[in-house]
Amino acid sequence: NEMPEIKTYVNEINEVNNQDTELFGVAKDKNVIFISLESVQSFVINRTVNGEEVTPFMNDLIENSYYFKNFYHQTEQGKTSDSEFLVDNSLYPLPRGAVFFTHGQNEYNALPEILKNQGYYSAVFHANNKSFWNRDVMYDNVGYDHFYDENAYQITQENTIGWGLKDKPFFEQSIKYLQSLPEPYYSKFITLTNHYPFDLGEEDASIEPYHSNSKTLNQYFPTVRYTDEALEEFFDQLKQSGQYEDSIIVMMGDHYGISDFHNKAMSMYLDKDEITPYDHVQLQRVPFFIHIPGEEGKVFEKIAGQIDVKPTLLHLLGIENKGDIGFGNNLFAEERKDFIALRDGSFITDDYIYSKDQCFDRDTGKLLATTSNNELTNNEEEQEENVCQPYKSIVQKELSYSDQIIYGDLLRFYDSKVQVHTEE
Ligand code: GP9
Ligand code: MN
Repeated sequence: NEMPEIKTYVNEINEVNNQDTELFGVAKDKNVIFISLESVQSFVINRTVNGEEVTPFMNDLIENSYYFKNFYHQTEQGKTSDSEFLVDNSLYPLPRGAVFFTHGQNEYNALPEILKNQGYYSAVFHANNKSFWNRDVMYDNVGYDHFYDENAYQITQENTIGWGLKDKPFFEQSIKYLQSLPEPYYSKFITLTNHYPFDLGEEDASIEPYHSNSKTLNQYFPTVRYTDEALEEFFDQLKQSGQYEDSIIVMMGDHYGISDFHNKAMSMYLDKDEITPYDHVQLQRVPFFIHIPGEEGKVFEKIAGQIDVKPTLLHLLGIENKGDIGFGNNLFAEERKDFIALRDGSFITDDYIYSKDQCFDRDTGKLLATTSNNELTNNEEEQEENVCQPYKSIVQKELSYSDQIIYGDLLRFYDSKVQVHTEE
């Protein structure tokens, strides 16, 4: 049984997560409105295209939110579903395939279930076929009370583009359902319009596309702007319907939207000579906002990832989760883990970025060492050769622990639920 070893490793993480901070319980009993932003990457935040702001609403929202500037997605082939898995479980998705499909019937200790024990109702809103990514099975398994899938929405030719219902009518039609939920609730909204290949009707495009050899990158900007506008409208609707004040709103990019295939156009947009493996890793940053009405905003520079969302939310909600098995940290804890592992084994530390056998300085992007190029390892920088090495093995260990839990369905043998406590 691998569990004792894994438990010992996880205990250290839990110790950090249960350190008190002044934010513990700051959102106690509030509704949680989680918005998954399809394919939104951080490189569009506070940036312009053809002289126009890409995401004016989100840029303003940074002012009165906790915003994590160096927050990475950690998804693989399971795309949106992988990001959902990370958020609800603080476990890594699998190196291949989608855990929602391959291990959708495992025993988990997911966010909706933990929150249910605290009196929360939970629901997902997503205007797609309910069995896409095996969501109907997985959602049921991890304790969601209701899934408002495409059948809950009026979908016409006019309000559809690309993958389905456009984000603006999606939010508009969701509000009445949200209002009907028992409170407090944990609700998850999954947007769709900003999905590859980023199709948008002219009537919905407020900004011009970019001009490069990549149609994909060109079209990305107007669709991101559309989603940004949909968010603004949703915030207004939440205020009008009275849901806003009693809620915290969490927004997160699910994964990259622009693949390496478009590196040439991307380097042109970012005004770089080329996209190096270092740049590639930095492009895996996605926006992460925690907006608590009435709280002052703050920008966090320290590295963070999707794996950290679950313990962070539980902390804000004032729920201690001492016995949990997960790999993320509460992002408000002082002394937390100093690396973020990407699913392909690349990683980011406070000082370094490692990808494809290359070790870079995180600040400057300077190549410090490579494991495959002997020339570099034999020169005077040899001393620095191993700076990424110690992390490499920890990252591998952590990913493998997570995989073992999933492949072996190990949470069957461990009842973490009995150790959940609240503030009082
Ligand atoms: C589909 C939506 C998008 O329901 O979640 O899927 P993706 O391809 O991004 O995983
Ligand atoms: Mn997605």
